Amino acid sequence: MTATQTAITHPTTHQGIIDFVNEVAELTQPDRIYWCTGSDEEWTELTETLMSTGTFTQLNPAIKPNSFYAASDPIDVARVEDRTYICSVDERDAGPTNNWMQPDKMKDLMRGLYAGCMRGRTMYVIPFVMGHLDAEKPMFGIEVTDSAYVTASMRVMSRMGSDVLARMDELTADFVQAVHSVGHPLAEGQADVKWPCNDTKYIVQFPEERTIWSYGSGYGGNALLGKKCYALRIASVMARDEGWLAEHMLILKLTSPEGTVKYIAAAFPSACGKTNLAMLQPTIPGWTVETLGDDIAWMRVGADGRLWAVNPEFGLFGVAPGTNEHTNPNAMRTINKGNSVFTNVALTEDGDIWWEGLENPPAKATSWKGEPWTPESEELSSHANSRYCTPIKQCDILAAEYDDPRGVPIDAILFGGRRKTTVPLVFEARDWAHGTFLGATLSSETTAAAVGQVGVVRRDPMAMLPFIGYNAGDYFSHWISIGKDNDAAKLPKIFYVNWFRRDDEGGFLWPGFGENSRILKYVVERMDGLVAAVETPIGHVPAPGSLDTDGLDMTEEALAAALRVDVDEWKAEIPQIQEWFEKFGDDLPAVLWTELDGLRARLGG
Ligand code: SAT
Ligand code: MN
Repeated sequence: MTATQTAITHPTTHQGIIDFVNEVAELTQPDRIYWCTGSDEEWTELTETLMSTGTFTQLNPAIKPNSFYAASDPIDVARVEDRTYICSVDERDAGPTNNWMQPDKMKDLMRGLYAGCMRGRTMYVIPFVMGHLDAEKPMFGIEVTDSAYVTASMRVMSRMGSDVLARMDELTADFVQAVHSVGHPLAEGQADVKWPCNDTKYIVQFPEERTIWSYGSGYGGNALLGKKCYALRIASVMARDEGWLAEHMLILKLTSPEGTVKYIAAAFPSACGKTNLAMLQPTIPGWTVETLGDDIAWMRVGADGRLWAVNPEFGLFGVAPGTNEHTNPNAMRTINKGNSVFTNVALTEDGDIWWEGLENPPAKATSWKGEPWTPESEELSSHANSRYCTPIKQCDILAAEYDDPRGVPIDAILFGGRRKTTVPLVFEARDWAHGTFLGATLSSETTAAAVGQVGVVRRDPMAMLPFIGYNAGDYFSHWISIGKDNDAAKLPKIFYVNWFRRDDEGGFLWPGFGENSRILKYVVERMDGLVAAVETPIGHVPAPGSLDTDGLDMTEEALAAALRVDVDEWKAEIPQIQEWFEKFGDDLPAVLWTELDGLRARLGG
């Protein structure tokens, strides 16, 4: 296919887009180029194509209308952090938490992989916008991909299609160039496989050029390039340059029985319950939670000095196992409306899906590996990182403000991780710099959301370890400067939570899920000066009686254990934090060393 041939069929006058699409087509040699419109007919065609290749199985429309099941290749189930690169011009700008390669060297290497890689396939061109199309400065992207699965998923997860392309034309807009290939070309007459992918995988960001090149994986954050690659890695670089924040945070709206509204953002690592908290159904009477986002928040200080947040996404990409009527009834209602894609869960005989933790296990099912499964089977029916992908607009408790391009003013930021010991249920930072310290030292046991060992404690600063698109020391400085350059009194208060602390028998000390509303209530009452806290070496912990435990089936001792600050456990953290900070050398802002010194001194040296 020549550039001239393809150019005639481009439904755009934006020369930058035409050049980009032509360049990728010449390199990758697809059989066809298809420009996505985002129409319903297009969705039908895509899902039919995916059914014809065996990638999708349609679910029973009486149970899950317009919904599809997919099982990936078992080698392609999660983000591949060791194959993910930040290819900044200067190596220092990627350090020390990212993989790096000199950009030209990476491009040479990847051009080799991309050469002819779309042969036998359709190249889909997806014009998309992260955030609102009518935002002051819409954040455009074009993803070209040879995966119909990715195209269908991008339709759920982002605002995309003809409207977006028309607006890009009108504005001759800048856009993020995002190239994706599964790396599985088809020779003449060669049949496709259910889940094309490649053993070789690269997920690469070129931050200066605002460009993303992804190869070899069809899965989630590796392939839906608007999500982690753009809205976090590339956007964090834009945010550094322009003075805002791109964060791995949910956004929720909390209303008290008296009608007081607060907006809360919370950063937890992947698969630590962001989606459940974002859609929480409070157990305490009169309180309501509405959802604004479950994964990503873009936050800017407004003219009023407050930190305003928008969710740049359009769908939910939630961890399936463990989701049920108890842990997340709102997610269940959302996905039961249909229009969803389920990946790597089990398929039941009546054409529904099932996963571990869901009510009513089926007598028989097909596991995510395509094998017969019964409740007696030793293997799990679903991969631990299996996902549902569903439109956020279907969420009954979506806050009306979701549609406001200005977003919402954040009152509190929560940081949290998964820690069996040491970290109390909730405590409050002394100020913004201390809050930044808490975020910078956030630690969590690893989960199945990324390939690698599960359950190992690692530092995951602001839950952004895999997503900071530039030097992490600079990222901490950027956080500190947001506090310095603005009126601290108007910025959100920072809290730290840990739902996952265990007792001596290994049981969870705190019931979590809907009961977490008690912690949200404490946070807002604390901000309004309605409840007391006690000062401890690590920050302010709820004073006895200040957490609402009415109707909670929990002993005083268990609550005290959940809230306890154990000086010895914290003393043991100090050398770990010290070691973590040393990784950043001179790039670590001095304020964070001062914070560590302060903590050490308060713990008694
Ligand atoms: O696969 S994703 O990166 O989109 C999900 C996650 O790990 O948070
Ligand atoms: Mn995430």
